[in-house]
Amino acid sequence: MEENYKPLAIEQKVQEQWEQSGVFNASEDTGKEKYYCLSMFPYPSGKLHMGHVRNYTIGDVISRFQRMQGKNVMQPMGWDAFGLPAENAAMQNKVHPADWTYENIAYMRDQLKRLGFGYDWNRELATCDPDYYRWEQWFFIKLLEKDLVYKKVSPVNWCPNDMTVLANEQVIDGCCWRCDTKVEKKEISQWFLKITAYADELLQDLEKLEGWPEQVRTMQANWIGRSEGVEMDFVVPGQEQPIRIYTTRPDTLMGVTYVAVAAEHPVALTAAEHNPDIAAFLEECKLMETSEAALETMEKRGIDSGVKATHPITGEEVPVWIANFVLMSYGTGAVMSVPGHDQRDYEFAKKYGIPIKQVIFAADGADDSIAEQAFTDKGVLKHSAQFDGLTSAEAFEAIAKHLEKAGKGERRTNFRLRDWGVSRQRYWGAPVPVIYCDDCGMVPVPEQDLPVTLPRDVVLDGSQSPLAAHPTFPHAACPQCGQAAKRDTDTFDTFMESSWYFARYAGASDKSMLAESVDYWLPVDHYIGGIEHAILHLLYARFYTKLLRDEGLVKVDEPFKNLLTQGMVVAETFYQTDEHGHKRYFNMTQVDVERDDKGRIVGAKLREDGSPVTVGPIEKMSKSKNNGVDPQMLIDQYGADTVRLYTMFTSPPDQSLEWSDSGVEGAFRFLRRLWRQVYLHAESGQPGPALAKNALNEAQKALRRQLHQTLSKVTDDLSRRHTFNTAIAANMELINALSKFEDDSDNGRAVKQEALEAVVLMLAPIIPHICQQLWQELGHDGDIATESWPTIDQSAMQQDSLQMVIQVNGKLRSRLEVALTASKEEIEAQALGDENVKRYVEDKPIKKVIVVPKKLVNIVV
Ligand code: OV8
Ligand code: ZN
Repeated sequence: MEENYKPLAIEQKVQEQWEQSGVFNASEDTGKEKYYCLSMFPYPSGKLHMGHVRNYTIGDVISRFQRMQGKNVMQPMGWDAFGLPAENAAMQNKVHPADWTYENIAYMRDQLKRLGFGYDWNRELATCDPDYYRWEQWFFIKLLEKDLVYKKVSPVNWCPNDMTVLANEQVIDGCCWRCDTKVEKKEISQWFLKITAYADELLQDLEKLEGWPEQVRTMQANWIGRSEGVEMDFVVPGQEQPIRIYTTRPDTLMGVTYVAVAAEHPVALTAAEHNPDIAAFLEECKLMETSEAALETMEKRGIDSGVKATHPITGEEVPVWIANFVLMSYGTGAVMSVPGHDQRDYEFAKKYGIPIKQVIFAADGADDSIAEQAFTDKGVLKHSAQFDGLTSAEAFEAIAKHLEKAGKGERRTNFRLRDWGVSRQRYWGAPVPVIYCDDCGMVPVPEQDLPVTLPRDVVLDGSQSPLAAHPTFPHAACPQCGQAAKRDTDTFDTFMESSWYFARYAGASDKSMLAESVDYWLPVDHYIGGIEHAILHLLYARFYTKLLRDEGLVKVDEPFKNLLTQGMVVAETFYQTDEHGHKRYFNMTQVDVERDDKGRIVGAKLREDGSPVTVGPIEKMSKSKNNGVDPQMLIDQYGADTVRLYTMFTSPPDQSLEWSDSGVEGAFRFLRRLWRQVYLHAESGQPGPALAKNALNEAQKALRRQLHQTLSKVTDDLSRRHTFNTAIAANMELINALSKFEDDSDNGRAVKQEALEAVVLMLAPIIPHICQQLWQELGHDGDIATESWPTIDQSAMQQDSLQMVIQVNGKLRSRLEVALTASKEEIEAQALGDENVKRYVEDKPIKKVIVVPKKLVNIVV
């Protein structure tokens, strides 16, 4: 055996063995329990970052552990290959998005192989491959036939200078990222998937997802946002159409002092016709950002429309205001305003001098004053005519009934969830497979004409929809009548591809969207990915699974049985501020830091010129903060096992991982120590005869006890808790104990052999290369990846004797090793036979012997 640990050579050799043997290629095997382990597939952005390394190591550890547990494991990998970054790179570097993407895939695939992840590469897919997206187009047409897809005019971000639609990420502070022109809203016709038709089921089924973090389930439930309320009409005298509003607090109806409508509401549009101030206000609203975050933070503004609306119960007239925070695309585009009991309405009413009325009072004497702010709790009604004295809950019912009886409103369940807009006016995506004919209208592309492939020869200058500008792509014959017609030139949101890739890995086929094998593998047993996907991706994938089920393509209701959301990889930031107040960030390799004795950074200097550098907050590793660590450099320097060990050891997977160079060093040193222990053992000769369990001395028993306790803990850590860090720590302690265990007897060597084998097996999922090599050095051939997980020896864990204290006349005189099975009489006899005890007892008569089981023996003389 080599004396020194040489990771690079070992890793290369072991990876070649895996490549040749194909151990990670999975097939359906009904004789074994299947285990489908999946990590979220990457965007092929260029090279792996630490977030990827962490994600994919977690997935690989779980996969390898489950394989050793005897499961039929499938762990695939692929590429979420469409999207804007490829187009941006194309514009910046004059390379075609396809070439850029496939070059990145090749590089990143090599990196994944270099990290030793046990993927079934036969199942690899790239979503930009026509063989993949053709089925997405095919399925889209199925949904179209079922009315689960529709077109609707809705607003997009529009740059009037570049004449192009901008993605939300391309709008920076309300301006175009390329030319800094103020971005406008433009109404264009777009495709939507009816996710709202599944809102109830998506909410209900969250309860089934016991293997998901509670936090993610709550986030999804809030996003779906089911609410019960009442929809009712405020009649506008002289106008045919009443103003329809929805409220979840009908109990506050008697406190309404105004109605607020969106800028696009018919009442607002009519009012603007004769009032230039209102018209100007509506124009301003058009320029506004409508994202939820923007709505939260923007200044709430409004204008009185001059119109009055009739309160549906009191018959009183209340003013109708036009407000910038009410959106036409949300609900009915109008809300009843109760400033006494809603904080936003309160602030608006204060600002514009609208009356504020309190109708709900605290039932329990709590502070319900509305002098400073709205009282938003539920309570008891006052100043509410016939509803006085009812609780909020009773009033909900009474007011709903009253409105229903009068034909002015009805109870309604509402969802916050909106339908999913899937069209993008971009190039690098899957084309929407429909054709528009002047005579036949919208016609889906027939199945035999799929896929509608993305043309390669496009001009990407960022100033138009590239497919619309293509010389031939938009022109097609109508599939129904054959006359010249126009193709849809939009492409799909990339979340469309990531909503079903997990199914395609399990059932790829040339002939259908999903082969039968998909039923063997689904659901995914463990899904691992970043918390940033807690809502959209995970909700879309759940939705898509239900769509696939209803089309008869899969049998499951839910795609992911267990979910692990990993934390961010974070690191310190360093910067200098220039005379304009601009921060220039430096990478940790560019600065020298000074630390106090607790390892905290107290100062930093630029290595180049010694100038002082500000130590910023700890933040997610990112290009913009220049605080990333390139995993490739670490792999080259220390090898894959060190990088894997470090990322698994530093924090539990669901928490953020704070970068430390010294931690990486520490991980490497541990691997050397592990190597050295096996080396010393192997070099000192053959292990000799098998372990004679009945003839072990105390030290040997103690080591075995620690070994099997460790094994029990590590098994639990890896299978249930996913706390890889504590599993590693327990093995480190065991290695320490081993290094102190000097015993060259046959049994001593046998115990050591058993312990080293167990450590190597336990760590194999985490650091597979070194463990494969050490497994061989310990005398085994074959692949450790397919070895069985070691069995816990329950009897070794138990202590079969324990120490008891012996007192003579209440004074400690000796200690005794007593068998756990010993009876009271046996313990007494053993105590009286003890040499130390004999010396104190001499020949004095024994009055009494008190035995406190498992603790002490007191001899009274
Ligand atoms: C750092 N293609 C999508 C994606 O997120 C996934 C798809 C299923 C929608 C890294 C960054 C600093 C994870 C990420 C994901 C996976 C693939 C963490 C990213 C955040 N992060 N943490 N630390 N180095 N692709 O290429 O961006 O959430 O699980 O791996 O990431 S991705
Ligand atoms: Zn036609």
